[in-house]
Amino acid sequence: MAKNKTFGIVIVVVAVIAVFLLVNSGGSNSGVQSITGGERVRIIAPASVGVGDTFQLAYDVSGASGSWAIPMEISVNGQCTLATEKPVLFNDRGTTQSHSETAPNNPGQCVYSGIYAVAGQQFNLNSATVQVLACIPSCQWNTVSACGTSANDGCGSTCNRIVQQLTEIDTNCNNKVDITELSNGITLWSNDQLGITVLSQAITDWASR
Ligand SMILES: [Ca+2]
Repeated sequence: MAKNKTFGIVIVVVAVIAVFLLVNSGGSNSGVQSITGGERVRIIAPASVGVGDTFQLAYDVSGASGSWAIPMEISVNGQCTLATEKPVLFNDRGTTQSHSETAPNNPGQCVYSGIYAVAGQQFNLNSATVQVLACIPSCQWNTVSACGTSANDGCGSTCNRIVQQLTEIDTNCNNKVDITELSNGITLWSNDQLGITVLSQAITDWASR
C-alpha cells in the first residue's frame, strides 16, 4: 500500500509540473500577452489640417513581442472621414498602420477615439484631435528683418518669436558680434551715433565670439 501511495504522490507531482510548464509555455508563445494596456497602442493624427485636406491617420503599437494581432474599433466625432475597414495591427505588417482620411470643407475639429483588444481584454485608445482650419498659419520670417520679433502668419494673425540680440551692434541678432558688425559700429561711433561704452562692449563681444 505504501508503495502505491508513493507512486500516487509522484504522479500528482509530475502532473503539477506538467501543467506549470504548459501554462508558462503558452504564456511565452502568445507574445500578445506582453501588452497589458495603457498607452501602448495609440492613434496618431496631425494637430491641424486645412479644409478639404487629405491627411494620414495612423495607429501605432509599442511593447508588443512574439505573435500578436490587435483589432481596433474607431469612431470619429466631427466631419472628417473614417475608413470603413476596421483597423487591425498585425505583427507581420509592422507596428504602424496608416489610413488616408479627408477633412470637411468647413473649419472645425475632428476627434478620433476608440478601443482595442488584447488577450480578451478591452482598452481605451487615446483621443486624437485634428483641428480643421480655414487657413494654415505659416510664419513668413523672410519678410521681416533678422531682428524682427513678429511676422504675419498669412491667416490674419502674427507669429511671435524671442530674438536674442547682444547689443545694438549685433544687427543680425545671432547673439555674436562679427567683424562686419564691429566695423559698422566703429563707423557709427566715429559719427557720434554710438556711445564709446557700447562700442567697447562690442569689441569685447567680438573678441570673445
Ligand atoms: Ca551678429
